Formats: sequence, C-alpha cells, structure tokens
Amino acid sequence: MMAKRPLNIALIGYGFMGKTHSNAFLQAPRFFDLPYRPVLKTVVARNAERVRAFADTWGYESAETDWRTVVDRPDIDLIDIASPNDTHADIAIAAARAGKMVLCEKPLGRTAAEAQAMVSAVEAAGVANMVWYNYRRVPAVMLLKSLIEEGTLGRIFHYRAQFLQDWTIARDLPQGGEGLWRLDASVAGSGVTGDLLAHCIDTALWLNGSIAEVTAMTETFITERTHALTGQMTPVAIDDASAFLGRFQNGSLALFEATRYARGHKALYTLEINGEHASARWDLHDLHRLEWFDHRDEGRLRGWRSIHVTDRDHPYMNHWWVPGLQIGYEHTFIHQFADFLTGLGAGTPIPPTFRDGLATDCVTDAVLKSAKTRQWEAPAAHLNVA
Ligand code: SOE
Repeated sequence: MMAKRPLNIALIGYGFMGKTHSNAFLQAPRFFDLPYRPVLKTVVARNAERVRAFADTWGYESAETDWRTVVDRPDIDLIDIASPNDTHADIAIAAARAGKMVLCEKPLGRTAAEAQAMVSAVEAAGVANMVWYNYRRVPAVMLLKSLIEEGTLGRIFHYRAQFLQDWTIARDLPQGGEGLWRLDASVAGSGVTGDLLAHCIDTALWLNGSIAEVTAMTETFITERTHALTGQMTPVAIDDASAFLGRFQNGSLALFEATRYARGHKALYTLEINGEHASARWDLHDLHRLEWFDHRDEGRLRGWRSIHVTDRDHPYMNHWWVPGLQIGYEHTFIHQFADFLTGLGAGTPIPPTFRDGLATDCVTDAVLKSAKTRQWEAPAAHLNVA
C-alpha cells in the first residue's frame, strides 16, 4: 500500500457539478489505490446558508462566500472550479498565480481568448490542471479509444456526434439565475455550442484528432425571455441549436449537432465513427454499451454487435462490482479524478488539460463565427491538440 499524501481541496460552486465533483473526491480513494488522500477543506458559494448546508452534507470542513479569501490560502493545494462559466477565468488565473493546482468545469473559457489566458496562467505557474470533460471516462468510450489507437478501424472516413436535450422549450423559463445562467449569454458565453457541442468536440478531438475547418449554423428559437435578476423581458443571445459540417486533419468528415429543442431527448449524446474495416457507435442513454461492426468477421455472421462493457478486462471495470453489473454517469467523474491523482503521483499531466480545453474552445469559436459569417472557418490552428 502506497503512503497517501493529503491533498487539500477548495471547491468553488455547489450546483449540479459541485455535487459530481464532491462525490468523485469522496469515492475515488475508496475504489482506486491512489497516491493522494483528498481532503475536502472548504466549499465556496455566494449564499452563506446554503453553502453551509452543502458543506455539512458533503463533509467539507468549512464554508466560505468569497473565492478570493480561499484562492491563496496556504492550506489549500487544489482549487476546483464548478461555478458558472463567467467565473472560470478569474478564479483559474488567480489560483494558478497562487501556485495552486486547478481543475475546471467545461467549457474552459467562454471564448478561446479567455481559455488562452487560463492556459498561459497554469503553464507559467507550472501547476497541474485538468478540465472536467467527463465523457472520455465512460468505459465504453475508453474502450473505443483503445480500439482506434490500435488501428482496428483502419482509415477513418466519418465521425458524427449529436447532443440532444429538450429542457428549454418552455417560453416562460427565465434566463439568468441558478441553473438557468446557461441561458444568459453574458454568463455562459454561448448556448448549446459551449454547453453540449463542446462535449462532442472534446471527445472527437481526442478520438479522431484535430478539426481543420467547419461550416456551421445556429438558431435561437425563443428570442426574448424574462431575466431572473431584473424581472425584465430581455433579448436572448444564446444559441438554442447548433450544427456543423467539418473536416478533420486526418481527412475524415465531421457531422455534429447539439440542441435543447429535441422534444423527448433529455441528454442523448451519441457518437459514431466509420472506418475502413469497422464502425462503432455509442449512446449516453445506454452508456455501458459499445456497438461494434467489423467487416472482417466471417460473412454469414457479420453484423452489429452490442458489447456490454462491464467485464474485468474493460477500462476501469476491475475497480467496480462484479462482471455484468453496470456503473453510470457519476463514475465518469470518479474515474477522471482517480486518473488525475495517479498522474499527479507520477508527475504526468492528465488529459484533458487546459490546453486540450482550449483546443475545444477554438473549435466552438470557429463554429459560432461560421454561423455568423456563413463561411467555412478554420479553428485557430496552432491551438489545436496534437
Ligand atoms: C446541460 O443540461 C448539462 O448539464 C451540461 O451542462 C453538462 O455538461 C452535460 O453533461 C449534461 O447537460
């Protein structure tokens, strides 16, 4: 058994993501043998009463209401940013300057320029950093990554991804405020492009390499909503739907779509990749399965097979129950944090790093730009992942 060094964590933000991260901090050391022992030191959010309650529920030693009082505290090793997008850059840059490790919810910045400043800060300070693009850590998606890396699919022709939801269709839903800051462009940066398409792009860059160019369209279906903070009817500046065609550097074609207006779909993230020898597809609503077709199979038996990715030799699964029993959404965060701590022990950066998060922001910027210019746009090339 390795000696466990304490790692003192300050979490900023206590919404949905604050819970997924806190759960990961608690569970990762219970299921993985890690070189660090996470210590839930403090949680920060504006509402004093509710942040206190959150601290009690999740076992944080203290609760604070201003991240500035925490960011350079000598007893804090790691700042984890799970607050709305407009806070990411200020907190990350201050934390890096104070020499803290920084984890950040996606998207890294509201724009690539914001993300670039965050990358510069963590790289100048030489501090460990990671962005919570959690879907890379689904065992079935990780299995697909290894099949691609082994060259099993051969030359890649197509990559397509969708992220479909339906929770913002109601006209009386306000913009701004808790949870609904995602509808306020000044806080979120963009709508589904930064929130949902960004997930699809992050996974795609990781699985299939850089995107060379895109041509996109976006739409805002409900153009005015009451603002939660002012009570005034205010123009909506986010994109409700976003789609693009593109070309990867490896020559394969990209077809991507994200929307919050696909009635009946709650979080239907699907991806498919078609190669010379094989195809694979994956679906977040059935996340423990990888659909696989291999043309090299014997002709009479050739067909799509559905792999239940729950066996001991599947990624991460030897840390969980017994073969055949499924895990779920929260485990993706546990895996990501376990990988981060393992990397920290070995001195190895764990992707997606801030630089990888920047690469995704470069693509989302190009998508938004193309939707405006109605031209093909190239994501800022020098910022793409290798
Ligand atoms: C939006 O509804 C949302 O919660 C995103 O913000 C998350 O990143 C995504 O994983 C699920 O949907």
